[in-house]
Amino acid sequence: MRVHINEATVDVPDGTSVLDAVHTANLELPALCHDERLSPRGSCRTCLVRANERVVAACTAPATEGMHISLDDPVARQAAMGAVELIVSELPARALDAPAQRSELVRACDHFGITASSFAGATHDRGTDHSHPYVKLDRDLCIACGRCVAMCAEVQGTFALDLTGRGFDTVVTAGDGGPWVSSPCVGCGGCVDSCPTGALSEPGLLDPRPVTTTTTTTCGYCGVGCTLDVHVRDGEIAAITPVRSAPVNRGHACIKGRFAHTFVRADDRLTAPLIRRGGQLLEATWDDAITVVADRLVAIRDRHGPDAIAMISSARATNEENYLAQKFLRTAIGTNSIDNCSRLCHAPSAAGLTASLGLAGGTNPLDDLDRTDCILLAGANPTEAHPVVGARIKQRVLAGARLVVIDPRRTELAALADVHLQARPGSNVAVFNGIAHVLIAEDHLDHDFLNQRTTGFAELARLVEDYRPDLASEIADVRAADLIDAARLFGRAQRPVIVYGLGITEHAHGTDGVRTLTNLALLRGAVGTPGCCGILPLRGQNNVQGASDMGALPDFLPGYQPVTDAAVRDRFAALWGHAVPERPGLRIPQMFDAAIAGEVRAIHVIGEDIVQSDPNAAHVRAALRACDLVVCHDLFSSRTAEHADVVLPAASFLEKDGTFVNFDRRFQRVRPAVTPPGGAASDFDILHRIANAMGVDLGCRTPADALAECASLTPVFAGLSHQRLDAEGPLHWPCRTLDQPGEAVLHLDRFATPDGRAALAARPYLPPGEQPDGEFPYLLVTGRRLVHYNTGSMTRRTPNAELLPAEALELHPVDAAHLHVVDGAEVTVASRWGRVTLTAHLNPDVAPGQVFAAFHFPDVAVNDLTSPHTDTATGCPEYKVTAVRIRTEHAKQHA
Ligand SMILES: Nc1nc2c(c(=O)[nH]1)N[C@H]1C(S)=C(S)[C@@H](COP(=O)(O)OP(=O)(O)OC[C@H]3O[C@@H](n4cnc5c(=O)[nH]c(N)nc54)[C@H](O)[C@@H]3O)O[C@H]1N2
Ligand SMILES: Nc1nc2c(c(=O)[nH]1)N[C@H]1C(S)=C(S)[C@@H](COP(=O)(O)OP(=O)(O)OC[C@H]3O[C@@H](n4cnc5c(=O)[nH]c(N)nc54)[C@H](O)[C@@H]3O)O[C@H]1N2
Ligand code: SF4
Ligand code: SF4
Ligand code: FES
Ligand SMILES: [Mo]
Repeated sequence: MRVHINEATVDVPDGTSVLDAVHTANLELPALCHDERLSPRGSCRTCLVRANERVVAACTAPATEGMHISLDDPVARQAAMGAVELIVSELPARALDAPAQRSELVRACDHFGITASSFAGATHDRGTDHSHPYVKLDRDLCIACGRCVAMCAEVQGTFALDLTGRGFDTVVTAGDGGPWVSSPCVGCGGCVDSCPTGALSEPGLLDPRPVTTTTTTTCGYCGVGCTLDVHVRDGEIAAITPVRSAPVNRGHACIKGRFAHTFVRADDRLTAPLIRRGGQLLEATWDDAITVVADRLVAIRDRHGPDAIAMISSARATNEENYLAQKFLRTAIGTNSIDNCSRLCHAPSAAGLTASLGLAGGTNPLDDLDRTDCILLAGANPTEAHPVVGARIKQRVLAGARLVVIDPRRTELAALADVHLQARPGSNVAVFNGIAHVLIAEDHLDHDFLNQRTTGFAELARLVEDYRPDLASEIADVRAADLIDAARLFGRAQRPVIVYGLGITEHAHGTDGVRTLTNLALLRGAVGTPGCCGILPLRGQNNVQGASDMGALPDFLPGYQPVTDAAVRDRFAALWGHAVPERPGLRIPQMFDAAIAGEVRAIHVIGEDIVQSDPNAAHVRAALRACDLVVCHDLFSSRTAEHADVVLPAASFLEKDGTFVNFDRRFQRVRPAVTPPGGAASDFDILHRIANAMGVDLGCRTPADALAECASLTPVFAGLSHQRLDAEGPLHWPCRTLDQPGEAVLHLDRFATPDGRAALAARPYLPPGEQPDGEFPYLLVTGRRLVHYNTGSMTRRTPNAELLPAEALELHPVDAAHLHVVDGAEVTVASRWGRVTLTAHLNPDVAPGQVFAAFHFPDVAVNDLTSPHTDTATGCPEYKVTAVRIRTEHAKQHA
């Protein structure tokens, strides 16, 4: 519809508010209680305008066809100005100190010509709360607009905030009114971002000097891929805020992307290369370091052959860096032995989804969550590991969608679920087959879809006949009635969506887990059909999807083109001017075995701390010791660096140019906001320098060139380029031509399998690799915590460490009583593979007989405990099931 605003005329969609129409016309209007991320409140009256004959609050009044809106109407303007004057009459004049850039209140005063003299008002002296490292409250600047409270409720879903007090004294409080840091606040920053006055602020913005540059980029922590604005002042990051127009995060973020950036300037950041001399890592020049790496790689290749060299590329690094890494290994070295940490998390997703549906990616965009009526969340803890997705799931459930959670722990979302199947670790296949049994027995099937678009139904039906609810429930240790309820909720839903994570994949039968979970969507016809919601694997690292997409895999060139396909190899060889090796290379666990066997002599690791993050760390250390050459690129000296011959200082995501692919297959731009410290360089430049020293020109001068080259060789990325991403914003792959938008939903016409049909999988339940016994009676589950990220190398070097300074072993109070362990006691945890000491934390949310720990702290080497068992199909470690025994210090003394 068409509306007229002052002299302008704009077209806006039906349902637009007057305020949105004003914004469409690029005009400013004070709106102190309004935030486009929230439902309109209409309480402050600072947005009054004349619309046709009436004075209305622009934020709540709907625009209508042909409406004439006047921002200059004297009556409306006088009333709005009066509202602002009333607000400021209760504020101290320092409210005007904030830069206009930051404060809507300052801009509102500018708009109406209100000056400090209007701030005559009463003083409260209610003080500040600076207890939280990131969220800083100055109570006397609070105008009780309620935006922070609404952000916390309507966007984040934590409900930590409230307005308390009456009238003049009304002010925001967190939790039960104690210090902010002790409240349930999860530090997403939504309240700070919305606050119009600076009552809520953050450390980098308490400084009143304005920021000088703002760079829009993509978060380098988790695979959600939030778009962030990095605000820089004097070459240093002042603050990072979420971008409101971003398609993925829509103006939301989490404590890591939003606040955890000070690692960039940590005192112990690597700024110069290190070379091991006389057993010690000593600072060296770049020239020396590059020469050592190049000469020794060449020597090893010439003496032992190219397959004696293996590379682990980084899911933290950009697509362009991963593209260059695999090109380097396949051409300059001549081997396919390159892998990335997808091996450690979602390799079973790639294998399972490819076998079932024909493509390795999640099938639908995040936005489909907003339409679902039932979410099946299995083995994922998104409110901690993918917080922006977790918040969206929560909002959807609050809006009425049903939620089934399958997880051995009572996670935040499990506590909110209609049904929580607290299944025993490693029992997924039994649970999914049990649900399939009920779907078939009660005919919650999409017969047309099954007939026309799938194969394997008869075989599946035969297999799951045995998985009666009582059998499945016995294997998984859940109630049969709950399993039936879960199946019915999923079976009766119109638009069910499956969201899953590592609780499905990191198992001895992880690929079977993915396939039997995918069966459930297929039985319901809920994948590859418009309006349905598909399957969303919550890919972990910021660019784990991209690292695999770019061919940092031992069996695939970019775009999952098999190295075993001669036609594919020829196409790459023609452009690269170098033959591509034919034999698939080694996977990460095989690299370590081969090193110990003397077959691999050099391991080159980019951005992964394998000693801390790979399972059975003793084995990894032995493998590194067996090598003639270990090279690593990192921001910091890691546990892996302790075993390296050369350590090269790398630039972080905040310092480099390129792209990442997020969990729902979107290519998104990464742009440098600050320069790397000292001599630190991007992995892109480091790889070029090593290749040059070997006399090899890798081409691809710039990251943009690298993506262009990759696109020219890879049909599913053919339409992608930096230029296009800069102009159009994030684009999904497949994106086959320059004029196509990219496919957000996969498999709409046919599945990408050879016969075009999805393959149902009849897979039996098989027990996990690790079983508890008399000696190791407990099951250790490992996973993640909100404020720290993987090896913690970055988050531990930020104030996040104040919020969680150490790791703990969570155990059920019943077990604690049995073991005579009190909360806070030191316990020794031993597995068949190693032992560590941890502080016990009693928590009824873990199941009796199970314990939980994360792996974020190097001094608590949880991966000394985990086993060498891996997924039989993909080699993904069985991180989620380790049999352990627990001893208290007291018991040890008596042993
Ligand atoms: N804050 C934070 N966010 C992160 C990361 C981080 O370190 N910290 N890491 C990123 C990375 S790399 C990844 S891969 C993702 C991982 O994200 P998630 O997959 O969500 O993370 P996890 O905590 O490892 O495991 C998820 C859940 O699986 C459950 N589980 C364990 N065993 C089983 C089982 O047998 N069956 C079922 N059904 N569930 C089981 C666990 O109890 C846990 O709640 O997170 C990413 N985001
Ligand atoms: N017990 C247990 N262990 C696990 C898991 C589990 O659930 N349980 N999960 C596994 C999973 S899913 C994953 S993904 C792995 C993650 O394990 P890792 O990949 O080892 O962990 P990260 O901390 O993400 O990053 C590795 C290193 O990269 C560096 N880095 C960051 N950005 C860059 C960059 O741009 N360039 C370079 N060169 N370096 C950079 C960081 O400083 C860090 O030292 O852990 C696995 N380990
Ligand atoms: S703290 Fe800010 S956002 Fe919250 S009620 Fe006060 S003025 Fe509004
Ligand atoms: S949800 Fe993930 S991508 Fe978004 S800010 Fe947090 S860590 Fe970054
Ligand atoms: S912004 Fe419209 S009433 Fe507050
Ligand atoms: Mo991961």
